[in-house]
Amino acid sequence: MACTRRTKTLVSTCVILSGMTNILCLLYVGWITNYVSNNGNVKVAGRTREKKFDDDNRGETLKIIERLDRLESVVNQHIQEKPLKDGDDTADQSLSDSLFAHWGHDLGPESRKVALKKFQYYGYNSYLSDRLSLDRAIPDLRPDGCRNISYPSSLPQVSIIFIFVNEALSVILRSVHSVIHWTPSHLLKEIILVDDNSNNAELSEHLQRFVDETNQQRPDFIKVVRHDRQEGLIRSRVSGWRAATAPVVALFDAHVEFSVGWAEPILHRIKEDRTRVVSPSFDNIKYDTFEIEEYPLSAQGFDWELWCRYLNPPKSWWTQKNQTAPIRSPALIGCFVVDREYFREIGLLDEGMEVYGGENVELGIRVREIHPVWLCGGSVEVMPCSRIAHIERAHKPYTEDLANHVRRNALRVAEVWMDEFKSHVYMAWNVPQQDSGIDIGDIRERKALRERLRCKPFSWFLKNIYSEMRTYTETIAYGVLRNSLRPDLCVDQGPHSDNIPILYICHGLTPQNVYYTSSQQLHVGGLSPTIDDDDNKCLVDVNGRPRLLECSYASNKHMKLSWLFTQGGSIENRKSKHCLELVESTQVDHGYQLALQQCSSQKWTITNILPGNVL
Ligand SMILES: [Mn+2]
Repeated sequence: MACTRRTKTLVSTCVILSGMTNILCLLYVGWITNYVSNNGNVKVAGRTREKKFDDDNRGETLKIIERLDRLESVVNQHIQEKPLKDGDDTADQSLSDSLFAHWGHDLGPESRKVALKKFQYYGYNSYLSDRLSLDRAIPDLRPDGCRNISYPSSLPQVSIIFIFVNEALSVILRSVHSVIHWTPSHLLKEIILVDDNSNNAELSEHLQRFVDETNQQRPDFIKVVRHDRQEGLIRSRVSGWRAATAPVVALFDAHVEFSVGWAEPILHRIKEDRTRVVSPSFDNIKYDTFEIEEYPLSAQGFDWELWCRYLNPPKSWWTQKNQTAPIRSPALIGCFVVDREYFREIGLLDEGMEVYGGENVELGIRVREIHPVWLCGGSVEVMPCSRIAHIERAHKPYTEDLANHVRRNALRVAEVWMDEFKSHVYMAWNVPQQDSGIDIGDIRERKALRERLRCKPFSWFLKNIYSEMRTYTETIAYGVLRNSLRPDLCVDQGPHSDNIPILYICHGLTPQNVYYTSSQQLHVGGLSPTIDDDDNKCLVDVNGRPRLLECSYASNKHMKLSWLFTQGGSIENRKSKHCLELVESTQVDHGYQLALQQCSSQKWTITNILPGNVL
């Protein structure tokens, strides 16, 4: 599970990260942090970011381009999917910055080395974890009112399933300890540990010893399921479910800490109605200091790449003025509790998904779309009174190319569940809808399941369950935008905190996504997923200079944001009649920069035209 709550600037980092490998993520974070700290006038978090588009700060632009160029070799390595070489200084430095910014100042050089190595391997500070008590208490962050609620004593029993691959032993054991400590013993039937073929022999030996010792006291209390090849976290969750025997199953990552009273509110909701799929509220365990960071109460949703994201609870929840009330949620982050038999009836998780991601969205959609008169359509909710802290890793250890797996899984969800809106997932990932070259595996079984459950159309889900989701039905073309003068360069949004589009070596990741709409707007960069994130950037002619401004802002101010564009032709502003063109420049590395000028018939192409449109 990978939902990170980020500041405004880091949201863009998140989007960038979603296309990149671990090391690259760190570099980008490092770079953006560096950029922000070097530019006092850029506000990191608030919504009041300064719009400094009138002031063409050439020096600043050059500095940015210089930094981008330093990243170029890294980006190229990513494109070729070659892992960084051992001992790469840049990588080591940014890892080290990430781990030691708030921790470890009193460590000697040898210990630092050990801690850094472990951090690189696990994505969190396992050096510190090994030195923290397995029974440490974490703060009780439940909202007011939760402590006064009493629950019936006869609640259903639960099987706790922890899935992991190459997880630090102390982190797994703390998950296990805390769930035993904070779950009333008559409700906790068993714990199931699913080891998805970790290649650490020491881990499995030590873990087995702990399991044997515990089971001597309580026979069969802890079960271990071992995969003899890596199945990914989706099939791992299903393996855990198969081994479970309690009426309710709780599926978690093995890097969590439970807190007081977490179980009763959830089990009570499921006892009342077995079709409720329930998630606890999450707080963050900081990956470096292991401190608990309180998160505001949220619903759980997703963007069009189908990465999860936290959402504001819906209006109806706020108007109740009851912080203990369940929060209706469009989807799940990935950890949830569900009636064991109901979960089977509705088709578990999509076992055709590989490695990581997408299954949480698929489950959220499926449960809601089930036709209520056919088989009890379910609901998804988050319980504010049930709180669990979860380590958000600095980087994920699963695989070098995590994003490729998430993309594949997302396309499965799109093809099975999203009807005409599937185009949005293809657009967000910037892959062609036809002949994408991506093998999404066999989806016939999932399609049959959708038939069997008589599911409603996705448009119903969008309208009734996830009305915050933005749709982009006006889009007619998308992809990267290239000029025939230099087809190796792509239009790129440049640093998020800036509003000057740049030219950059084509890598096709989110900052280079371009969308052309039927209202003749050119969006550059990621698609804002919800109506709360109003930061789609449009290309605008501002005093004869190309700038990227929030589309709604530019449109409300009647700025020059309409462009005439035909495939293989020019890009001409409808009002100013100036064209977006490349001009030679000795001040930038690639020899060209973007400008608005009198049209000289330069030729632009965008990668994909959506079926049914002509450009
Ligand atoms: Mn996780």
